[in-house]
Amino acid sequence: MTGPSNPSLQPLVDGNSIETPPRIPSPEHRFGTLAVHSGAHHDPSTGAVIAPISLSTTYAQTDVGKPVGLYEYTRSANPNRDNFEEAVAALEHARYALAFSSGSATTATILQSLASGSHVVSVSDVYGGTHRYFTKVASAHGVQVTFTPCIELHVENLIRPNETKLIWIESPSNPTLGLVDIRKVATVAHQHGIKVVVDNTFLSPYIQNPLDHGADIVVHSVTKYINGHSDVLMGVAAFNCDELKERLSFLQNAIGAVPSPFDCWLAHRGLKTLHLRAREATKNATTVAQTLEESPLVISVNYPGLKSHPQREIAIKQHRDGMGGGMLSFRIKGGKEAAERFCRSTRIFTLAESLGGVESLVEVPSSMTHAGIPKEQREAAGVFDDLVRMSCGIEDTEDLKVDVLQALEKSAKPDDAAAITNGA
Ligand code: P1T
Repeated sequence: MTGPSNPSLQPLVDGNSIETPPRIPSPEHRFGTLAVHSGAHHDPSTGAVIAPISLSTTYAQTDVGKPVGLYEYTRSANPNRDNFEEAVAALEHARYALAFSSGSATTATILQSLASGSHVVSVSDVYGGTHRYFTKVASAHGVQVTFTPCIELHVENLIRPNETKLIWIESPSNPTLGLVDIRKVATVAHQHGIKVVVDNTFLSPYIQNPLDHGADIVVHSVTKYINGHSDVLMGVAAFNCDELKERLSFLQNAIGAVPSPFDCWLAHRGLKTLHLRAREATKNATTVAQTLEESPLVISVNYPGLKSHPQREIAIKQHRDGMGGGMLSFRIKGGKEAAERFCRSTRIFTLAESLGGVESLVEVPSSMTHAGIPKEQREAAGVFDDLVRMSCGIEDTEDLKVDVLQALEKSAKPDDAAAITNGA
């Protein structure tokens, strides 16, 4: 080929730089197109289709206070972070997105934006680290959090006039996969001038867009589905309001919990295949959930894609095509010991914390991700010692099903475990 066929690659030479005409995407494009092209600008000086990683921490200035381009210092802004933020904003139907060094740093920065004396209402079943921040760190800054297991029913009564500033929702929740009707809660919250945050980590923007259901801020642990390859720790918040943009970008810079350019570049690369991974993970989780539900060794299965899920109607209303996502949890017969035996017995599912990667993972929340929550509170939220959580990756469905069936069989045989611990 002698020249570029894509008009976006036609070089329009202007001095030493190359300008490219406006490219796709625009908001009328669908998810896959937006995922591949949003924030994916061709390099203006070389035409490189994939943006270079801008590792420089500082940017030259032509005169005092006159930077050459848009950038001054990497904590304040960086080209790779800008590209990633632009892509997430497009996928979450938001005007703005801000990236942070972890999902937890995102939570912390949002909570830091509240004045001392503020009050937050949160769903009870949240990620253990979020619970830890709410109960052990926010309180030290004069921010009180009240937890409720049925936020749609109780939110009105829990709102404290002039004090409640934020409602915190995780839907689906970690690890019991409880769902919240975001519109219902947002309608009550907005009548009182309160903002609603939804942690959308478990579904990813491919399956759910909380801003479309009335939320004011959507947050993600990018570490999970958005990056999708278990090799980046990062977080992001997306929203539409100018006032939030001003406040949160001030705190992003002032607190400085920002991701590295390399991590932004990797997470942006991961995001380009999110739709493909989310579909495969959902397909696998659906089969695994059905397999578990049919087993006499299982007490109950939590998966929003199953008809038996108590809030299936919410999944149909809020999730793309009623998809259940890649996460599920189940209670196994035989208590904590059986749960641990199951996790030790899987061959494809790796026993590890985290979720949302291409590889399948399994864990026991009561002893791992949610161990820091006092037992009574944990159990009130449905996190019993016999609960096993599974993150279905994108391996072949049949292999995952066979793995689950053989691990279930082993979990029912206590003698095998005794033999292993005795070194047999
Ligand atoms: O790990 P980090 O990127 O800081 O994200 C924190 C976080 C926030 N929200 C939800 C719903 C999460 O699941 C997490 C992290 N969760 C795990 C590490 C886990 O295994 O559940």
